[in-house]
Amino acid sequence: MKLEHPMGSTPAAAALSLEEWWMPFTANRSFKRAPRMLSRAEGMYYYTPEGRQVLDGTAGLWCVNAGHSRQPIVEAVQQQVATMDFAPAFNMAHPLGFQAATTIAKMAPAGMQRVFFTNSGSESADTAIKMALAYHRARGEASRRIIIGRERGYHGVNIGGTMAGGIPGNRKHFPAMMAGVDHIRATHDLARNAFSKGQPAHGAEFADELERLVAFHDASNIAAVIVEPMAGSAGVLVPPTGYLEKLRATCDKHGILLIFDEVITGFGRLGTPFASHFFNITPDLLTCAKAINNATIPMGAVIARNEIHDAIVNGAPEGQIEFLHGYTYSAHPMACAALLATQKLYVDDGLFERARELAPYFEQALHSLKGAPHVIDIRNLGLVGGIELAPRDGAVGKRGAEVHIKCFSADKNAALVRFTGDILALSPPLIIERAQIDALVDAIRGALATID
Ligand code: PXG
Repeated sequence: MKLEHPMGSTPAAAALSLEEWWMPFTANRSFKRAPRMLSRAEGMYYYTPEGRQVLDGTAGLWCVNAGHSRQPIVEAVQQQVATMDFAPAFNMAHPLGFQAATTIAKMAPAGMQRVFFTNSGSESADTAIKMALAYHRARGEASRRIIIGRERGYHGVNIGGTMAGGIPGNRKHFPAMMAGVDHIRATHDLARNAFSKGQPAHGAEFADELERLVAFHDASNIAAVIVEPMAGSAGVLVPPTGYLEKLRATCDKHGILLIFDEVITGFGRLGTPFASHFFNITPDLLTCAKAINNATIPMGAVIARNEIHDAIVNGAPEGQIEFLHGYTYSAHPMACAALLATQKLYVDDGLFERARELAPYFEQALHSLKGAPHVIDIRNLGLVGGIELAPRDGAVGKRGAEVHIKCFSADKNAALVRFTGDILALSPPLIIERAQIDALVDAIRGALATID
C-alpha cells in the first residue's frame, strides 16, 4: 500500500487503514477500535505518535535488554546492510556467523559450545525438539520420541512448541498436530507460596511427576523434557527451591534430555548470562532468542551440549548433510552484526552485573505493592516481576487488561506493563535506574487505585 506520509514522520492512528494488518496475539477488533501505538524508542522509553513518553517496563516483549536504539547496535546494523545484506548459510558461510557462534559459545555453560542459529524463540524450540529426536536416533535409540512439557509452559507457536507448550488456549484449536507429548504439572502454588521473594520454598515435589510419566510411558520412549527454568509468559512462575535439581536428576537417571527454554531468561534477565548459571544446572539443549541481539533483527539459537552435536554430526557419513534442518535466515549477517554489537555492549556496560545488583531493589519496590487493591500475589526473580490480581467476578482477565491500558494511557508517568490474564508482568531493560523502578511501581499503584 502506498505510503501517504513522508518517510520519517509517524502518522497518528486516525490517518492509517487498520484493517489489513491481522495482528498477532491481539484482540484485533477491540484493539483497532482504540489502538495503542508506539513510534519511537530510546533508552528506557517509548514515544507515541503524539509524543507521549512511556516508560518501558517490559523491555519490549522481554527482549530489549540493553535499552532501545543503542548507538553501537544501530551503527553495526547500518554498516552491515551496506556491506553485505544477505549471504546463504547452506553449504556456504560468512565470517560473522562463526564469530557470533563463538561469542555465544564462550558465555554458554561448560560443555555446551555448539550453536545452531534460528530466527525466533519458536523456531529454537522446534529445532531443539528435532535435535533431541536426531540425537537418540543417532545413538540407536529411535524409540525415544515422546516430548514432555509442563502445564503453563510456553515454547512459541510452531508445531513442536505448540504441542509441548502447556497453555490450554494456545493448544485447543490445534489438537493432535504432534503425537507423543505429555505434560507435568505447573509449579504455581498460591496457597503455600504467595508473596515469596525469589524462589518459593515449597513445591520441589512437583518434579516427582516426571517419575510418574517415566513409569507410565517407559523411559525407552521418552526423548526430552522441555521447560522454562523460570516460566515467563504464563505469568512469572518461579521454580521452587530444589525443583530444577530434581528434574535434572530424573532426566539423568533415565537417559532423557533436558531442554531449558531460555528465550526470556537468557542474556542477563536474572543477572547471569543464562538461568542455567543462576540455578547452577546445565541442561542438554538450551534455546534462546530475543535479547541475543537486543531484538534488533529477528534471531534465535539452540545451544547444544558438545556430545549431542558430535553424536549427530559424527554419526553421519562424511560428505553428507548430517542434520536436515535450517532456515534461509539462519545466521543472517545483519542479525549476527547486531548480536556482536549487543554482546559487546552487555560486557562494556556490565549489564548482567547491573541486573544482579538491582535485583534486591527491584524486589523491594515490587513487594511494596502488597496490600494494594486486588493484589493476591507478588513474585520476582532477577529483573522479572509478576503481580497477580484477583479476577473480577465473571470477567477473568479484565483487571489485568485494564491496568495495562491505564498505565499506558496515563498523561503523566505512563508505563508499558504486560499482562497475562490477571497477572501483570514486568521485565524492564537492564539499564533501568532506581528512580525508574519507583516510577514503574507507582504507575501500577496508581492504576490499581482507579479500577474496580
Ligand atoms: N519460548 C519462550 C520461553 C518464550 O517466552 C518463545 C519461546 C517464542 O519466541 P518467539 O520469538 O517465537 O515469539 C517465547 C516468547 C509475553 C510474551 O508477553 C512472551 C513471548 C512472546 C510474546 C509475548 O509474555 N515469549
